[in-house]
Amino acid sequence: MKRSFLYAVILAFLSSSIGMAQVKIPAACGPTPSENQMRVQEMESYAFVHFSLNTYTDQSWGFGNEDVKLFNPEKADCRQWARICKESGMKGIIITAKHHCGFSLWPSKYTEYSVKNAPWKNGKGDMVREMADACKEYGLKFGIYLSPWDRNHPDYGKPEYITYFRNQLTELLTNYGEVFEVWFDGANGGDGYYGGANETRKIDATTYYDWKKTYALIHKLQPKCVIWNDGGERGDLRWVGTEEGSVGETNWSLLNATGEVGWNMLHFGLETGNAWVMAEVNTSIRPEWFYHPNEDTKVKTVPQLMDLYYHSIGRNGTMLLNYPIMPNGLIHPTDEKNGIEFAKAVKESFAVNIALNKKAKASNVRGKSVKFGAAMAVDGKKSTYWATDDNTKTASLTIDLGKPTLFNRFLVQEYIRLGQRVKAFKLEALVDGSWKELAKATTIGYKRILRFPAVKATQVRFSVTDSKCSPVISSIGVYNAPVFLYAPAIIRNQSGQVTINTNDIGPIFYYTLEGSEPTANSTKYTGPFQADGKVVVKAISYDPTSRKSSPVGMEKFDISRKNWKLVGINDEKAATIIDGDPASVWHQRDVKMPMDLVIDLGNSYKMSGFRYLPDQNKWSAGIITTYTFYVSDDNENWKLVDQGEFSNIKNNPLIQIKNFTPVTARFIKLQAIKNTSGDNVAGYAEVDVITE
Ligand code: FUL
Repeated sequence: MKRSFLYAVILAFLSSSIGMAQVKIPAACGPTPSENQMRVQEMESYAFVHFSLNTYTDQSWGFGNEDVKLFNPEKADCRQWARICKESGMKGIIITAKHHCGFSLWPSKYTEYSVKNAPWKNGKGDMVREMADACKEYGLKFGIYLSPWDRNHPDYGKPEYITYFRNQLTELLTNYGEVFEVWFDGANGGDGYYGGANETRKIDATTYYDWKKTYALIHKLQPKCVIWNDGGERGDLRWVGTEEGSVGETNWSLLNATGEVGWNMLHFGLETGNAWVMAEVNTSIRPEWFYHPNEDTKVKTVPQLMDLYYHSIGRNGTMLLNYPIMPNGLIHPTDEKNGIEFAKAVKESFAVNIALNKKAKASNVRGKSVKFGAAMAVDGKKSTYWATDDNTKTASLTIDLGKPTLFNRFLVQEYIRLGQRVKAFKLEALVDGSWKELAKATTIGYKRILRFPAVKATQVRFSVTDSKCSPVISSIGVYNAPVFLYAPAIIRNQSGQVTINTNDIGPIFYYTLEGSEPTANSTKYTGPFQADGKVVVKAISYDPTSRKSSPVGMEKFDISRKNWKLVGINDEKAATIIDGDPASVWHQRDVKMPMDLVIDLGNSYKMSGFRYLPDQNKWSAGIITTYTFYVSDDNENWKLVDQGEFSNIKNNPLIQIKNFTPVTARFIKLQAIKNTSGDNVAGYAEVDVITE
């Protein structure tokens, strides 16, 4: 009896292990990433540094005739850039070896328009070399931005230029060690200096560069290098259609290898695409790519950078974050501080994976094999994965956290070496004995992170609800990220509706309307509310879990603007001037300076000042520097009550507050006399009055 039992056990074991051996790995589902693409995907975040003659001319794009003598960064220190990038969590740096103006940051043999004729280091400097060396020292990968468009070169537009372009590329790919990425900007052709021709040259970006040949050259010189190209030929990575720092929530790492690529394809990828072209989210830590002193107050804050993180890496993209270099050759201290604090916040958020090695159960396991079991998704290894039978396209995996546990982030990764598969999934949690849906989402890809208000649950259930092929999940993470408590933003629209918010998901808000300091016992914000007329709104962000609150956010609103009317302006969009939203702006362009902005306040008020917020956008225009301010009772007889300048508004376009001797009137006129750019544009984000 005993013996036959033993035989049976051995037999069962053998047959199950034979069975196990027979369970094959899932076949690839559509296109898969190359090793080079995998490497860059796993880097997750890397930096850009923008530095060129533009840095010295306060321009975005140089024309190509800027004097090389301007380039003299007396404190240039690529080691500072590398250290900051490293401490900001970046794994590599891509330097603008040549931007559109054609100025080369290395002493290229093929042009005089380079560092070799600049005063910096008496023409003996090589910024590309210093960058490459600093990257090596700090264990960062090194990449090259080489603008195909060259507004300096006399041959641009002619076939000869292609030889020049490839010669420069060859220099960069041979003399500076391993290059992980080359970046070919999409801006191609237009007006320029072109060796003195000063004309407009148009090219066909799909044919002019003969990209196939250029790609072959890159592959030969740098076999491990990926190509970013927004021009004719498909590269390894794609632009995501915006420089604001986000890719679509649905994000396929696929495109078609040939044919037109519209904005939707860039932003969301193409589910049916026949080539792996992963998304790279490029944005700058400031509004612009190059350094402009007037952006010193506009450096992205930690919560804004966290948003960027969730909207790039958290959505199956890589994150390419730019640091502009100042004219002295260093990164600005605010950029440094925010970048490093951001990296700390990311680290803190994902420090402890609550799901790691917890008991996991799946609704279906491929061939019932341990090798593809649910445990593989929570074992912390990227080489193992949970997989289902081929015909199973919907499946769920439940993780038992063992006890009621608080969390607010969910991270999931597909094993993309076998293709990107999942089209839709949902997340549920077992809270007090019943299942509660936390989130629904679409694609996963290499990595997807969901944010939601903290929940205390004993189990988490991840369900794939739609998939191209059977799901293959390499990793699941559950985290309780600290809630970052920042003073909330408070906005009131023209009809008097107040909105309170921050970038984070999780905090709740409490507010007061009579000037007292808000606490967790004040009124709880449950959505926009009405608060018309003169009122002080003070609010805090509050984390119910840690019971901590943020510093107080405050807005002092003046009289109601409900009945205000812009006089003599037919453009409906002009209403943005009084909509309370600092991000919306209207420009007056139809007349010459001085330009009048007349507002009918609907009633007479005793006023003692006014406020003007200039255009806050990236390409801000019409920033008024010199003004006069009038009031009237009848829109005919005007009385001058104030005049002067908005000092330092170019460098610091903050809200301008002007006070004058109190006066009672119904109409106001803000007259723009001059703006920062000396043209006939007046831009207004907000205009308001201060009453007694
Ligand atoms: C853009 C360029 O035109 C900008 O100047 C910048 O280099 C950015 C990264 O790409 O398209």
